[in-house]
Amino acid sequence: MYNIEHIRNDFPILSRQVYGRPLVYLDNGATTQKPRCVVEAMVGEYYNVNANVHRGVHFLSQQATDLHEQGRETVRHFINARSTAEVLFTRGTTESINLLAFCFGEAFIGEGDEIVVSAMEHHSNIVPWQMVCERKGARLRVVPMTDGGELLLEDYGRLLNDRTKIVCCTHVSNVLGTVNPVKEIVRMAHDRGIPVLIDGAQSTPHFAVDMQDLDCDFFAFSGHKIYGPTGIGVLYGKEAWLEKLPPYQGGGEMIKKVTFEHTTYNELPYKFEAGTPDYVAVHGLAVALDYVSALGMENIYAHEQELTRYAALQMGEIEGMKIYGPHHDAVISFQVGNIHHLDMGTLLDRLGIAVRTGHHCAEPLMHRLGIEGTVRASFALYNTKEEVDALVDGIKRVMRMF
Ligand code: 7TS
Repeated sequence: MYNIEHIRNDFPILSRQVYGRPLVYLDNGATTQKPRCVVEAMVGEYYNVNANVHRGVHFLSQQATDLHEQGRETVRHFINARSTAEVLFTRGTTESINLLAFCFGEAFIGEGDEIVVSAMEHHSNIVPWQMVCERKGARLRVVPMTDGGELLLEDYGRLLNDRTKIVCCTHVSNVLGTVNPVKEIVRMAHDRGIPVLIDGAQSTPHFAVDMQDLDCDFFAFSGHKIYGPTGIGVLYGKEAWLEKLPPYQGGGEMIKKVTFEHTTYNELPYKFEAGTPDYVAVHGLAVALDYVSALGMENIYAHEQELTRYAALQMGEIEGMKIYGPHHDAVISFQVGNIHHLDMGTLLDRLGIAVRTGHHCAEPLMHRLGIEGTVRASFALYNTKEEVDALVDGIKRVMRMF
């Protein structure tokens, strides 16, 4: 069923070498590699179908539009949204959150209001909200976490009050691998009528997500982290909320009627999609989602869980190893003795092992942990136990150098 050899053959880059050694790619939290089918679908569209969408009467434009809207339907199905009106295309998680922060801020946030984020957010789920706070005179409140990297739900409950306008929380921490109890977080906010945004950048690649089950009001994710192309992402929003928000950018496509005196806006989802969309990337994303769906998200999850547990076990036996967070998901952040994370990352790289080092765009989380950074190995559907062994051997080799 889950034939790792076959799967790896779908990803041409995995068979390349770096510094004369086989590539061990363990930086999947930053971006994933692309299967051949995704790249070929995009090349095929450029070669055979290319035309601007939604505006031509001609054959190619209609075909490109069909592909584009089929892509939206593929996303809708993948996240189990109620309607394609709820699926907005953006450039990625970052743009999705900026879009929401701007539009929601304009409509609903005023002086003295509060926005709740968590202690383990990526900068892209902090800074856009800070910008709203600055513009509107609102205030950011932060849900604290334990030393072990789990959110404190009682403290969260106490933060919610009549001034709270929105709760923004990551589904999975890109540093700690914590899978947050987002259904509970949503339920507690909804008890007070507060909407919730979930940052799904690090959850969508690893397990199935279901908008109707999560019941969140907004959800953001990136195509490039789920084997799709760069430059494309999604903002899901419940239709009732999206209807209430003003548009983001003005331009073509997002309008119904324009005169110099007055403009009326298009219906959902087009109201939020000004200008020519990256329709080729949408097609690529749809092919990527079909690819992971054919493998089965539950099989991907099982494979990655096994790898993560195996890695944590092997790494745990290394003297001086400190692993940060509960690594529920396919992410292990670590630090060995007093070897600087950058040294560790650079020397592992020389062995062909790609990991990420630094603050992982989560500086407030680093402050909370009292560290500057970590080394992070993050796994994907194509990684193997042999690659984990290579990582563990690599770490031991680096230690011997110090
Ligand atoms: N939210 C989370 C939880 C993330 O991990 C990232 C990217 C983003 C948002 C932003 O996504 P983008 O596609 O818009 O850039 N995280 C990482 C990472 O962990 N290493 O590189 C990028």
